[in-house]
Amino acid sequence: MGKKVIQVYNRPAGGWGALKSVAQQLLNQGIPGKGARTLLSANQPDGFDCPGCAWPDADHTSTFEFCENGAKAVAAESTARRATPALFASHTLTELSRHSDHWLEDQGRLTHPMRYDAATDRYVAVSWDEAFALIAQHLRALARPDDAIFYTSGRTSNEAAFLYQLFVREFGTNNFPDCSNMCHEPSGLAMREAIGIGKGTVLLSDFQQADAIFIFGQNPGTNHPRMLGELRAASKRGAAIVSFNPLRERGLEKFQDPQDALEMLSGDGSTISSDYLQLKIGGDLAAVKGIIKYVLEADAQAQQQGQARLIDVDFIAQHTANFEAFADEVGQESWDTIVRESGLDRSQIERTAQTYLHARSVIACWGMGITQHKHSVATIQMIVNLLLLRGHLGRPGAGACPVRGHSNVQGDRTMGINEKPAPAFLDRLQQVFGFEVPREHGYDTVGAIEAMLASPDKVFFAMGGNFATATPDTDLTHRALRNCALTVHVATKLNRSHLVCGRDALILPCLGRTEIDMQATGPQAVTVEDSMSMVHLSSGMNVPASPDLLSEPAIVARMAVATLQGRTRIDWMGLLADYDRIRDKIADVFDDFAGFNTRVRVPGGFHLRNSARELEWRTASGKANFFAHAVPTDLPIHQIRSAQQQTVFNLATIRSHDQYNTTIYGMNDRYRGVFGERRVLFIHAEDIRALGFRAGDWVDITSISEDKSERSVKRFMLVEYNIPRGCLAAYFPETNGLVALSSVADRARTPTSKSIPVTLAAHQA
Ligand SMILES: Nc1nc2c(c(=O)[nH]1)N[C@H]1C(S)=C(S)[C@@H](COP(=O)(O)OP(=O)(O)OC[C@H]3O[C@@H](n4cnc5c(=O)[nH]c(N)nc54)[C@H](O)[C@@H]3O)O[C@H]1N2
Ligand SMILES: Nc1nc2c(c(=O)[nH]1)N[C@H]1C(S)=C(S)[C@@H](COP(=O)(O)OP(=O)(O)OC[C@H]3O[C@@H](n4cnc5c(=O)[nH]c(N)nc54)[C@H](O)[C@@H]3O)O[C@H]1N2
Ligand SMILES: [Mo]
Repeated sequence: MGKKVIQVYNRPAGGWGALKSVAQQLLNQGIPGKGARTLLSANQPDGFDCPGCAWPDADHTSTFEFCENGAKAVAAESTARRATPALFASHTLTELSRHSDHWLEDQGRLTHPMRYDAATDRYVAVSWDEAFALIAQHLRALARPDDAIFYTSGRTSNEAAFLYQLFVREFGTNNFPDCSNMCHEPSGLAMREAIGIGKGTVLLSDFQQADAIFIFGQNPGTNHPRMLGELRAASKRGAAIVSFNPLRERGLEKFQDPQDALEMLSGDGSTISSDYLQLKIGGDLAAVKGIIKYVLEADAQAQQQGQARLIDVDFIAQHTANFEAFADEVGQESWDTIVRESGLDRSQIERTAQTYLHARSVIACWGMGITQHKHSVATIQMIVNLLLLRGHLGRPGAGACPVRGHSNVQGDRTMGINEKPAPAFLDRLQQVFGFEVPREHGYDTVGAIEAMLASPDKVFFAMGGNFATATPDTDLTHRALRNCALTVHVATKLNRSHLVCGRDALILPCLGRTEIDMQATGPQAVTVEDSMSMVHLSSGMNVPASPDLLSEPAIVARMAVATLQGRTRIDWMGLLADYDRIRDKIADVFDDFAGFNTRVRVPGGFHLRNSARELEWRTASGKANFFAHAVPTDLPIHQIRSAQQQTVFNLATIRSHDQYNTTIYGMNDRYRGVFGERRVLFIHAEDIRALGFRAGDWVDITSISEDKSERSVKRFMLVEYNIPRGCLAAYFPETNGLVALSSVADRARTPTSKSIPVTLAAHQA
């Protein structure tokens, strides 16, 4: 492990540092030659969809687009290392559990189905038939189907997701917790109520036409590096880019495009943000409401003076509901509250309002800095209000852009991975397949943990992901998983969730995106849907990491046959033999997928219809709805601050540059100037001084939840950072133990991992 260094990073994001980092990663994984070839097939029309993130590609037909973190994701999957039965033979579960998450994934690709043997405390190799028989035996022994829980992480293809939900519903439950529950759940909920569809309304081409792009709570330099290409082009043609982020993020300031030879040689990079608003953690609702308040006040003045209106009166009249009540409520919110709760000066808010007013078309993007708060749904509706005010929906260069995380998380939801499925979808499923579908809502992620804690002997099945580590309240979650009769994980690599297991446990190794998926009729392609509703094919070209891997659709089909036996209405093995048949069934269930097999074979794929983009409002009112929301002044952070003597900080848990969610690639966070250490706490210099500490000191962090219970994580190094006073940031998942299970977003129930009230104390060994 490298030396620990903290230094200021003042070069642009991207650039030579990015190229060097990829070369290093390929070397680490032992795949320089093959790795480079694999990388060149990412996001090509006949290649595979990059498993890195959900940001779309220019029509999926462009020449190779360089992306450092996409390259790392691909390299991690095509690693030369293997976690074979020999690894499990030489380590008990207890021994494996002592290793770090980084070490576990670093053992390489899983090669055999493994079953936990409690007598020897070891995972031992089993045949696939034995594995499916064990699952079937457990599932059939349950008192009711609702005692089984089926998690999904967002890399699962449309075909696998469709089969998976079909099996689970034929089995008889809607228990579909999924990674969305911890991610963009509030975006879907807020937007469905406001504009009648839970997905972003923009396309990549809109970024070429926008006059202003507002970016809330998102760090594209690390998490969606290809987005920097769009932002750089927009900035070069003079579009305003306004970042709302408590932390100064290098990728939002400057970017050096590794594909631009001149820029690489000049070393300077392009400016990304024209304005950077360092608001307080959780201050976005107040900031956006402030912009709206300014616009409404300026509009009233213009109207009085007989000048042109500043809001789009025609759009509001024709397309929206509830504007008057909304505007009245905004009028009642005081500037004092807005300024205090946003942490911004009134002049900053007014300047941004001017930027908004001068733009003919505005795009609003947002990420986890918005969705992982108690008031996330209200904040997103406030962002949508801002767009509605001047008709920034359904026209070129404008719209809402929630930037999704996992490469197919949006597609999985489209395919029916949803614990609260719409009745119309269930009716259709029943009609197409002829079995009685379960109607009762199932568990979301937090609900699943609560249910596993409340009653023992459940079956927990995970299609990918790392449930034990990605979820909040680590100790409780681990207890919940250990309470199960059986835990099953479909995975490419070993992770913590495989070690925190039920009395019976299985690890089922599957093919990755980059690998050839051979079925009875030949090699198969799968499809995915990106963050802008583009659906396209993905075909792997690497020889599978082991001959004993199954594809995810194969695992579902064989589990279904073993479990449902004679009572199924579905020809599982027939569907599996040719994924075109699965796509035909998808087209039977979803009208938007009519002609699926033909349309998806056009290079670049096709765009799923977005009703809001076409100004069709599928809401209760039949219009786009303005929603009034007071600036929250009674959040847990407010309550706990007023009840505590000690200084209470608001902590956001974020990603470093060298991780993919729970997968840790390395110990550096280049753009934030952190090298060789992950247990760091970003804090304002004055706060360090006020606490009587010095930068580099080690502290313990204690969170205080609404129920007053305390949770601690130990030994984090204080790193002076450009962040507002009272705000802190540290990496997830090391800090997940601080998030109380009960601390969730209103209605969406997303864990509030971006606003954790905490106190600090000198580290005690
Ligand atoms: N390389 C890489 N790529 C990824 C991932 C990865 O881990 N690694 N994860 C994937 C997934 S699943 C997702 S969901 C996305 C996540 O991508 P992002 O949404 O970018 O996720 P985060 O790093 O959690 O945090 C985003 C930003 O929110 C800011 N922030 C924190 N609190 C607040 C707040 O209250 N207000 C505002 N305005 N900002 C705030 C933080 O400073 C940070 O810059 O990326 C996807 N892509
Ligand atoms: N504190 C805090 N917690 C968070 C967040 C946060 O910002 N702060 N972010 C949340 C967010 S946005 C998300 S999306 C969740 C992520 O939660 P998850 O999706 O559950 O976690 P990942 O780390 O993405 O899953 C990694 C594992 O996926 C498996 N895998 C990789 N590729 C494949 C594949 O092709 N097929 C299969 N079957 N398995 C594969 C590998 O075994 C790997 O170990 O975490 C959430 N947790
Ligand atoms: Mo995510």
